Amino acid sequence: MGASDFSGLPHIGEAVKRKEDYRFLTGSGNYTDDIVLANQAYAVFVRSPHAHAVINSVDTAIAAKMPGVVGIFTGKDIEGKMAGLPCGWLINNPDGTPMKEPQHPVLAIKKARYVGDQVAMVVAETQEQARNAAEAVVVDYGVLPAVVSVADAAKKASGVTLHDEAPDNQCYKWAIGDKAAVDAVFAKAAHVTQIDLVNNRLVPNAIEPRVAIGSYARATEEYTLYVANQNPHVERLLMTAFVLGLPEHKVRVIAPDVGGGFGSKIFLYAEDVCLTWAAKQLNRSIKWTCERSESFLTDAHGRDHVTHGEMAMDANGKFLAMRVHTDANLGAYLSTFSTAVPTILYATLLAGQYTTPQIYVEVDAWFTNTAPVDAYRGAGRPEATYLLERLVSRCAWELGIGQDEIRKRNFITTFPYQTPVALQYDTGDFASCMSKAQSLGEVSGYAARKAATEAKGKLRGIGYSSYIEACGIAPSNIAGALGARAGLFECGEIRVHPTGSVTVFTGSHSHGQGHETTFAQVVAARLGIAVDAVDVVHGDTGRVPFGMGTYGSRSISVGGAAIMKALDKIETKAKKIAAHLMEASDADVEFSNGEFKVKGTDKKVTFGQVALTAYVPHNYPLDKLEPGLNETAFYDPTNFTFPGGTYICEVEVDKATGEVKVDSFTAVDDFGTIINPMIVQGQVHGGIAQGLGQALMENCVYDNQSGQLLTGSFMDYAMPRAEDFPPIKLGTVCTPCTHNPLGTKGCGEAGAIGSPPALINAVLDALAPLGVKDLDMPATPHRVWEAMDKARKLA
Ligand code: MCN
Repeated sequence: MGASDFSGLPHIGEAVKRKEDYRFLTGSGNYTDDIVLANQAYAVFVRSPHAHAVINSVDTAIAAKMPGVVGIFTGKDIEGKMAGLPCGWLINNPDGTPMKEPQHPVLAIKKARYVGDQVAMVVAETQEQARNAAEAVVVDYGVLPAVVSVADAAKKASGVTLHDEAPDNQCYKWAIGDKAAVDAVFAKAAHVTQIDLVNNRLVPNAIEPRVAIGSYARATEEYTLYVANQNPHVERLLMTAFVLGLPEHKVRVIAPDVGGGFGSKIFLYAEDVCLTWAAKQLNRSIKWTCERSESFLTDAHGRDHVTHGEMAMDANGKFLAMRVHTDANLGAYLSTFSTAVPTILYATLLAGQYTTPQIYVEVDAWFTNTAPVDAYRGAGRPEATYLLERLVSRCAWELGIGQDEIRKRNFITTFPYQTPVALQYDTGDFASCMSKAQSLGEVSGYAARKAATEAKGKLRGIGYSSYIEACGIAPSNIAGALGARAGLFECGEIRVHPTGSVTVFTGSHSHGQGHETTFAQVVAARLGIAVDAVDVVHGDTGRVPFGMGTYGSRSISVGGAAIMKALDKIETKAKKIAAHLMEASDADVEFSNGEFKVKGTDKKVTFGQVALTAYVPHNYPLDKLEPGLNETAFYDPTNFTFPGGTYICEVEVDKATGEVKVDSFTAVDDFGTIINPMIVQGQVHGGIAQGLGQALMENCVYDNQSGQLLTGSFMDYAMPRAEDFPPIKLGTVCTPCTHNPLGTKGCGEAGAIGSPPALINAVLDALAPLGVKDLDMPATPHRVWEAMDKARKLA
């Protein structure tokens, strides 16, 4: 079935209310912390209060005798019994040598390398007892100097080395593109625009903090890990094959209801391994619930790039070449996907929506005494879009061209389009996204609105951002060639029950995205049954055959496509059963809207009749077909999907205080075929809230000297609230993806990718009359006021 046939089916494009919301809204969800197992004990981790320190000794004698204590484990106790945490993506230096991959012990053994690094695990009968005993563990630290910024990590003079395996603190140097060709274009260009910017570090802040329970059954020698996680099969694979050396079939990982992840729950964390391993040692189930302050310290953070970018243009603002250097902060250790974020997921997106013929990008990645940095909603693509779209608007201002006009002059208009940085876009209509956003955002009335703002004594600005992202992560052959250590396909199983209802088992994991509804819509549309007749099961390695999980806005385009492939097999078998029932040849049977018909006759049977027949032997062609109607399929995409769009932001800036008010925000996206427009709008709203949060107020800051996290609570780390945004205007353009059977492109990250540059461009546009040219995120009143003040002094 082609994408265009599919988009016309009932239930597709329908705003079906989320099936899962009843249990969430009535407080009946089943999150990991709601689970209480028999014989359950509680764990608390002793964490380093220092950013960098030698661990001279860990004395657990007093703690071990405290009330309720069941066991205490330190780095020494696990040494030699398990390997360190693995990194899933290998990056090579330009000379072909591999990146530096230092050991990441599950409990720190000789050194602690960031504030929050886990040093010991205390297990007790109650959480309070575990907490009290953890406070009685005496660790003798030899404090070392720390580095928290890439600039300091790179300085030999700092004298700080985190890992013996990486004496200069550098993990890798990586490059893509033809440097000589790019340099040659720059040497002759009519105009070169340059920019220096910082992509600020973020804390993910899912509503549900991390939580896990390890348990072990002696009788069957089986481990079960309940965990707030986005990819349970991957967690199991990494933990069994790389760290604990356990037989995979003896480990079950269950990720029940999960309260958001935004990427931060796709990694294998040390705590999960400790709990699983210790469950057998103590013969107890052990629960650990992360506190919010622990989350701030230890959840993998996002972004943290320092970048210099340049665009070479002809006199008409046509892009000729782009040159970029980025320093990426990886934190103290390599988190599971961390190495891919500033390389594969970043540099390959730097062509954006434009025909720039030559691009060269260099990335230096550094270890620092900060929490590991990894994927956070968008993962590399927000960093790419922020750089490119800031640079493009600056090109426009320097050449005196409109922000919209310079984009239109450079848009890619023919597809497929091969970029100079590895990707091939299959479809898109960038000009239509731009013009629709301009009309929805009523850009024609901008001049009048600006005059009205100025009459109030304030400044007004408009900012554009035209983004593209690579979603549907990821075609295994492309990912493998780029260093992934596993394929990134997906699996789906369709179990048709005798009564014609269906259970779907998917390797995708829903933790807020509404898969229980949209995947059910896909199956219901295809089989011609009610959406309520379909249940979706996910998040359990004991029930779902296999899965690669949810991230990279992959679920509908890869997980959904696996389901479509399984449905193809169901249809093929069901047609044979229908042919038998109607005494016709298989080739003469057609299926639509839940009915099998013999072509050219009025003979028909329903999907329900066929389902029943599959399980009822007296009327079944047992000599030709196995009973049952149950099929599994794996789908490996042939390409990424490429959602794109244009976002337009208008702001008012208070000249006296520097306060920025978002006055209007318009987003027009191309997600190909849309399964559920209400869910997609929710996804875009959420993404924009996170993107504007980064641009306006969120900032994760460490003290440069001590390496202490200065923004370790919601008192210091500002999260946006509804009152910070105007109603957001949303629109769509549809160019269906050409290579998946649904025609869908991912929507889960778009808002977070497209919005930050739109906001900062708007603020810079507002401040332009004062001579302000630079502003780093977040655009807090203090920063904006400082930028205005500096410009005033220079004027
Ligand atoms: N959808 C659709 N039509 C399309 C595209 C998507 O109806 N053309 C629907 C899908 O069926 C799905 C939802 O929209 O129900 C999101 O689909 P998709 O874009 O495939 O993204 P994923 O389901 O793979 O979700 C991952 C994405 C990512 S990478 C992050 S980060 C993120 C996000 O989703 N984290 C989230 N959205 C989140 N939403 C919540 N509430 N919580 C998170 O942690």
